[in-house]
Amino acid sequence: MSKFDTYFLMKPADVIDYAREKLDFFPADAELECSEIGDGNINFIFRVVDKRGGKSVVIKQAGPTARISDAFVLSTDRNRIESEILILEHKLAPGLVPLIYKYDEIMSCCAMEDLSDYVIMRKALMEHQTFPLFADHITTFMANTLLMTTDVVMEHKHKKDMVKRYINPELCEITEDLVYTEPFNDYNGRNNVFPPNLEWVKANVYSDAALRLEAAKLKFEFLTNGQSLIHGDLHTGSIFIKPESTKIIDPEFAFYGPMGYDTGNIVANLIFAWANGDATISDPAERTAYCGWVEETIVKVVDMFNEKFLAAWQANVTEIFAREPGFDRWYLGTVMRDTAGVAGLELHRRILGLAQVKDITTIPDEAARVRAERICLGAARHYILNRTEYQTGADFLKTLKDFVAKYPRS
Ligand code: SR1
Ligand code: MG
Repeated sequence: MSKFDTYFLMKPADVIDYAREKLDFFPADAELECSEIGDGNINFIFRVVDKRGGKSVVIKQAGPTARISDAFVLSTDRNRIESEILILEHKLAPGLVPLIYKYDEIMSCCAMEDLSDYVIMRKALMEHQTFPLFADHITTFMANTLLMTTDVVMEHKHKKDMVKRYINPELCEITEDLVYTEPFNDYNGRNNVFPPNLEWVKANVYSDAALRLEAAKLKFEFLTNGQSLIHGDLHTGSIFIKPESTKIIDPEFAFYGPMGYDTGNIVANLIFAWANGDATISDPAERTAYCGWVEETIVKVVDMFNEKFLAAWQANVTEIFAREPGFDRWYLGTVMRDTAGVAGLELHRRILGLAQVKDITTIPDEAARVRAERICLGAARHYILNRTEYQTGADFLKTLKDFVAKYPRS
């Protein structure tokens, strides 16, 4: 008999017992210390350290509701999905995800590599640090994990088994509501609009029927296009980084959906980093250097993804019709279209919706935040409405620059 034979939500002292009993990781004489280190919206994350030997591990446990609010009742099976996906991603994109040491079905928790020598990318970006290798790393991760799990590469019956295995209805519902629906008219009354922008949002977002129609089309793309095994929440808070290395974490929203959901999230969250730098760095030379790096990174992310995707297609395609001349570029064009659409959605939802981003909410100067939000929302609308026109990184950057010009610094 063990206290871990039945599920319960662990406290740090329980996690120490758990590590001793269930993990073959620490020596018998280890002096274990544990703290809860999570600040995300959904789960509980513990770090266990052996004060004597220095080894450490992270244990992540899923609760029956989301940490941000009990209104979100969620299956704890999401921890299985997360653990299995990290193991799969490690095979498809070696070195770009943390190692999983154990998944425990009863306790709905997993033990994984401690990445305490890394920082959460959003935090580092808000300190205006730059990461010259990021574009290369994230595009390898996306091209490999996204293309290799499609019908282009996988045997179709095997792919359908994967669709079944990673059906993820509750986490998808969060995305359907928070990303695709609520930002456009506060349908559930849980939007969180910055008061000085409220009238502007009513006039420019909530009253925009053309925008709502396109968001509706994108929502049905998300609901029905089982294209690829996507990460499903690929923002800069789901990335641990240091100059020489990038690790993608938190794939609990993974399911078979449109791959543009991942690529679009990266583009949008780089734009938030840009908006934070533009609004908060007072020295013009420093601002130009930081924002210039983010701009270059947006362009590289799109262009390197396109290049790596086409190269991986040539090397890995198995579907006979995917060899038809021109099919690869047509397919990639649909991914770029979805990338633009999703970038626009993510920009809306993180400014107007329930789950916001600190890049924007911590801008201290009211006028600077109002301007940053309008630049992001203006570009976002353009991405959504004109999404078929986006192919290159320069296309994405041009729209951002156009809206910077529309809202000049006062
Ligand atoms: C109720 S969860 C809110 C958000 O946090 C996660 O990280 C996802 O982005 C989700 O939309
Ligand atoms: Mg997360």
